Amino acid sequence: MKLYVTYGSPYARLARMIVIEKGLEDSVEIIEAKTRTPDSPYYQINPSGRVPYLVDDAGLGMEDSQLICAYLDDLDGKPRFHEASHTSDWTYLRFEFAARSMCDGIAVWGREMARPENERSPTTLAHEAARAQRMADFFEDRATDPLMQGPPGMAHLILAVAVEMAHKRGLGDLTIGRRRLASWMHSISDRPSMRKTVPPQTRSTR
Ligand SMILES: N[C@@H](CCC(=O)N[C@@H](CS)C(=O)NCC(=O)O)C(=O)O
Repeated sequence: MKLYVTYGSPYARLARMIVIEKGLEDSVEIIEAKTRTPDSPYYQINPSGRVPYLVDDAGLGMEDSQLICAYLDDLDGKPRFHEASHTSDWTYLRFEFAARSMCDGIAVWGREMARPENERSPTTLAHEAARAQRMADFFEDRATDPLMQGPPGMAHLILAVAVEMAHKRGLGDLTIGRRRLASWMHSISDRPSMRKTVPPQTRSTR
């Protein structure tokens, strides 16, 4: 299989993490795609031009981290990050979708910062920076919840990727002054899948 990524994309990072978590490194080739470039050859592979994009052994392509992570996790028939019990666990699902929302906002902030300075919208930047702080407060309040302390699902991976992206991209360390979130981040950041996929220190999430 081939997994198209950029190394700054939080969504591609999630797919790369599942590859590591599920021991799929030998069967999934990671390929860096050229995104946001007119006439990129990548558009012949994935017309949307987004990453991540997975081409399976039959040559079928699929996009979106949510789908790709679920697909990779289920390849051995024993999904660990998409447990069947989670599909009807509304507490878990609220947690996962709040983490996705936080991640989306920080990605928007990073994308805005990647523009030339005179093209950036201060309104968008301020809006996303404030959203990130509110979401960090939300998770600080829940960091000791048994769900957050339990075995990681996608919700945990997404939250960890979002918080680390904010830090790496220059939006700030959202764990400062949030002791419980800091301690939660400390433990999840030790996972090999987190350590092996640390994004480069740049503002771009392309
Ligand atoms: N909902 C998608 C979002 C993917 C996405 O926005 N990827 C960005 C990188 S962070 C991208 O490919 N941007 C290139 C473009 O928009 O052309 C997912 O979860 O995979």
